[in-house]
Amino acid sequence: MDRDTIVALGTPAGESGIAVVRVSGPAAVDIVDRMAEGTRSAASHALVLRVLRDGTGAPIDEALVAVMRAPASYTGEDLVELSCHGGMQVVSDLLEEIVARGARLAGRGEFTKRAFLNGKLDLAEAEAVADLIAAETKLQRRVALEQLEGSLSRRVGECEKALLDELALVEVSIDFGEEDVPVRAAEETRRTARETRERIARLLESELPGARLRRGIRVTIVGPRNAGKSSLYNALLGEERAIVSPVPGTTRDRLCERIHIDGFTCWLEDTAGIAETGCEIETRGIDLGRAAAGRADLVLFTIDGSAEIDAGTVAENRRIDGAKVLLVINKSDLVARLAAEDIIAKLGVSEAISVSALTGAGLEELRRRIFSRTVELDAGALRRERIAVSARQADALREADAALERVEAIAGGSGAAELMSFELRAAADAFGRITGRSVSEDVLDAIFEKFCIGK
Ligand SMILES: Nc1nc2c(ncn2[C@@H]2O[C@H](COP(=O)(O)OP(=O)(O)O)[C@@H](O)[C@H]2O)c(=O)[nH]1
Ligand SMILES: [Mg+2]
Repeated sequence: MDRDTIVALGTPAGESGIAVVRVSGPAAVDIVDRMAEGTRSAASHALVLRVLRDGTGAPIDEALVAVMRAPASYTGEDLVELSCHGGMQVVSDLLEEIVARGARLAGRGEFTKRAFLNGKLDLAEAEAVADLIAAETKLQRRVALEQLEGSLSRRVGECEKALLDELALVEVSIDFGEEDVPVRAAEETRRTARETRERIARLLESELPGARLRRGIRVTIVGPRNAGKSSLYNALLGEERAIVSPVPGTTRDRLCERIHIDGFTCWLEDTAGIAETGCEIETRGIDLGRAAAGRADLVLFTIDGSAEIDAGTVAENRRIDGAKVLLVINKSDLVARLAAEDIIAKLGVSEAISVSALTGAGLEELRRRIFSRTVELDAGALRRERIAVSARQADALREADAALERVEAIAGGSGAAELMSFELRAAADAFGRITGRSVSEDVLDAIFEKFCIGK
């Protein structure tokens, strides 16, 4: 365990009302005491107003000082938080002074890593801290907070304990199997394996919804020139982001912005209109648009309902996986050229929605359809279970599952206790990689590397 004392700015850099500088480690109280007299004798978890001074005794700033003594602190070590004035010079002078007095600047996530190493949080909870900080919607915040409070750790811990208990019983069979003592029947071991695998399957159901909740969904607007794609893009964003004009070929770049739909981050993309064109830049834009449609979770194939549908539009629509297409018939404020049913038939799609990017008609319904076509099921599962396993956690669960599948096979066959014990341990260790009981330094570094400095 690292016994250095670390320091970092805990709030974002820049001008602000206050900034919080955190110092954690065995020398934290001493260091601050030498800058602000009386820190050492301050009560734990109380705020005191102090002038912080440099080595010559000159004041740097006046700050609220909070001492939180080990082990009742976030890191589990002595932790001092200085709520100072939020100016960059104040903060940098304070950091410099604290480093000069023996602390070192903290690495990414180092405060949380220490909390983990000191047993304040398990690894699944520590990872939830990063999710909570990154949360942009209520749903993201709620799921992250529940995991921080142990919703995943509890379930994983129960599985881990069931396997370790089973392992102990199986190992008794190995030691005493030859003698006249009751041994664990293979059938019971098999049942433990099967029940645990069912629990794993339920946890893994949250992997895909969890991934969508964390990284968001991609919704791409494509279609012929002048259909009103950029207008629709702006209307959904609620701001003038893309240039709208009656001149065909105005949009050449691919634009991407973030909106929120029912708790999910939605990356909305505007693309260049599809057209036969000699213009090299526009052709490049069209290629980018096609690539974006390929990656999208949902494609809003947008057409002008007051215009003809040409063969190029029909062909373009066919290039896209039909399961991902939502046909948007725009300009519903103008006289329609064809009835919606005829357009649906002509393009061979399953559903269409009429909107007017100009008046806003139909946009609420469009938002609802985007939600129902992409993440409605995910949202339901997440609101119910309040768990979202990460890719790393899912890998560990799959590894545990594979080992337990082998336990089932052995139990149903030879029943060899040594083999079952080996696989049970492998499964328990895979669970341990989620809670952090059995995890390598490399994995820890990789996890905390994703944090920001000061957390
Ligand atoms: N009447 C009407 N005009 C629209 C609507 N949406 C876009 N337009 C007009 O259609 C033209 C092309 O719009 P734009 O958004 O640039 O289309 P894009 O080429 O598909 O991006 C512009 O003159 C817009 O003002 C709509 O819902 N109703
Ligand atoms: Mg455009």
